[in-house]
Amino acid sequence: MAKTFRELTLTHPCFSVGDKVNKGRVHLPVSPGCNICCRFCDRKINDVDIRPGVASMIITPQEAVEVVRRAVELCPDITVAGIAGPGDTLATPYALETFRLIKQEFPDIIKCMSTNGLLLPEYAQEVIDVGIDTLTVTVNALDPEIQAQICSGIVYHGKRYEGVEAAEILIENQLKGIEIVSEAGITVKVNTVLIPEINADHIEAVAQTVAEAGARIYNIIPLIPQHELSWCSVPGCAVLNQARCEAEAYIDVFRHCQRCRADAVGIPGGEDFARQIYIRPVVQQNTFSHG
Ligand code: CLF
Ligand code: SF4
Repeated sequence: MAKTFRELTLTHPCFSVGDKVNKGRVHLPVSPGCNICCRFCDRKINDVDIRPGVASMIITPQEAVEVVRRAVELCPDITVAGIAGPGDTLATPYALETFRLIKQEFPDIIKCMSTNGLLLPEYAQEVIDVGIDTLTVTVNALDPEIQAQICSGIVYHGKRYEGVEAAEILIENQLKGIEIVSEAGITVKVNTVLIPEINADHIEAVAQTVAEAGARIYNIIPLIPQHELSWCSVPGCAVLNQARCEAEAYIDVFRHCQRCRADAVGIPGGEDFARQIYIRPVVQQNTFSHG
């Protein structure tokens, strides 16, 4: 039985409303590939960038089990095993396979998965059956014209789609997926990357619609301008705060996002134990992709 939203607000570092919860997560970088092309995404295998979409290495589902074991030894405050990339968790089978193994070995740890939602309707039943407790879907726009400015194309069932056509498929699947999964009792968070020049006036509409589809909590992540969106600006505090206030009329808002790497380990914003597990980060660079 998936944990209730109330339980999660006290035990999951990314599902708290109001005060920060001092619990940790271990990210398992088992998902190498992606099936969409976000214009701000710059996936990398390296030891230096501190942001989503980056990991020091890709590990196997079997290795992930050992990583969880070592992580909870090093940081007993870890309550969550999360998979957030560096690519999409449903583009390859490894994330669901990993969660199956984790469920057997660590029945009490919260299983948290993050996806772009393209394949969510067709994998929803597997997501439910494997016992995912919390699912994040990144929804950057619900207007296909706006989404096409953020995502250049998708590969769906072996075919490439571009622009508005790609956006329509992506948006439809994201909303359908959120509906199915939340109806099954899984707590759904929606992440939106806030891009001042593109979707800042659209946040309220996204918040309202995803809440109606069943999402329970909303996380607005400020863009780090890079890749094809390097011409965009970093949202300032006023823009971010306004977006959060607009969204809050429809849905609870999470405010403590740290824009984690795909292999982060520990309490978000606190000591990162990843170097003791994945052998790495020594230098920090302030860049970012999704969430
Ligand atoms: Fe990881 Fe994401 Fe789960 Fe959290 S992160 S998969 S929901 S356990 Fe959290 Fe990190 Fe922000 Fe993500 S602070 S980037 S929202
Ligand atoms: Fe894929 Fe995430 Fe990068 Fe978008 S941000 S292209 S969903 S890995």
